[in-house]
Amino acid sequence: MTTTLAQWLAAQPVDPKLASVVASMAAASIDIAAELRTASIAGHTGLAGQTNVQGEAQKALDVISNDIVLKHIEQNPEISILVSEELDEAVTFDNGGAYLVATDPLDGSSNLDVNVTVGTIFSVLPSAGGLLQTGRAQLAAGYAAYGPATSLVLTFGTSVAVFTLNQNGEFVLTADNPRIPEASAEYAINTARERFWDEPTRRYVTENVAGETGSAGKRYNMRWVGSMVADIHRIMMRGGIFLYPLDSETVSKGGRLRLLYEANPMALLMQAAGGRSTTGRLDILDVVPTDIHQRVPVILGSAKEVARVEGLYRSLD
Ligand code: AHM
Ligand code: MG
Repeated sequence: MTTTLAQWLAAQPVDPKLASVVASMAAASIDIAAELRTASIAGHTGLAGQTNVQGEAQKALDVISNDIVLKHIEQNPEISILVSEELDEAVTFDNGGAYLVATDPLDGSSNLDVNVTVGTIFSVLPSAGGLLQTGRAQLAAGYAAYGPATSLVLTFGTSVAVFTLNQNGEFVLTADNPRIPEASAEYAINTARERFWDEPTRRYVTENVAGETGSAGKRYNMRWVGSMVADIHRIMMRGGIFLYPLDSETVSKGGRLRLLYEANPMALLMQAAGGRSTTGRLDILDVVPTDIHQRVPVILGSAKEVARVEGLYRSLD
């Protein structure tokens, strides 16, 4: 028997208002998926001609996706604050809503014009906690992966559920409570940045490359899509580790990926599926934000691999 997202949400032991926030993000992702499918026919490709607050060139689809999310959020009176990668400032709605949504409406923009999986990432927090809450305060988190199928992966903090968009435009449950294997032999890192790496990262990758001939004692494989949602979804479904560590080039910014709407939701999803996350020195969920667009080093995935990297940070730092 199939379970639709609406049925699943109604069965969760959470406030229906919180469930409605997740439903709004799911509805936004269905619209974004439709937009992506025909964007190159409609001419919605390339740059939008603007830069976001982080000085990055926005793609037309970044802006369109942000507008879609904004439209869905405005329609839900339970959401009183929106933080988006594409909006310089947080947007507040005078509706008394109890929830804050932080989102990257379309992550992996650099892959947009080459038909690689991209995604929407989101985090739900209590609005009463303000803009700068740690990831531990998250009430829900999720991402949509726009690949050969559109997947929606959700957590309310204790387990993860995976939905697939069917031909009627409805999300149906396709994996309930997937668990990330503790051990894994697959890692994801942008090796073109090797010359900027710190010693723990360098040592970890060197050990993996040595495979069964080195101290790791087993052969590893490397996978890097360069689109966080695609790389994380692979880890969610079969294990592995993703690293975007602090390096000598990103150190002044605090890292590459953003804490509130990229790292925190992924860290909560990983934890809920039995995985782990760290900056190298601290669980990502414990990082106290000082800015809504704050960046952070990101290492997450299979628990034993994350622990191995943490061990290298402890011994080499
Ligand atoms: P974006 O939010 O501007 O799309 O940037 C985030 C992306 C991630 O999806 C991905 O993991 C990373 O940037 C890739 O970085 P790199 O260009 O160094 O491969
Ligand atoms: Mg992003």
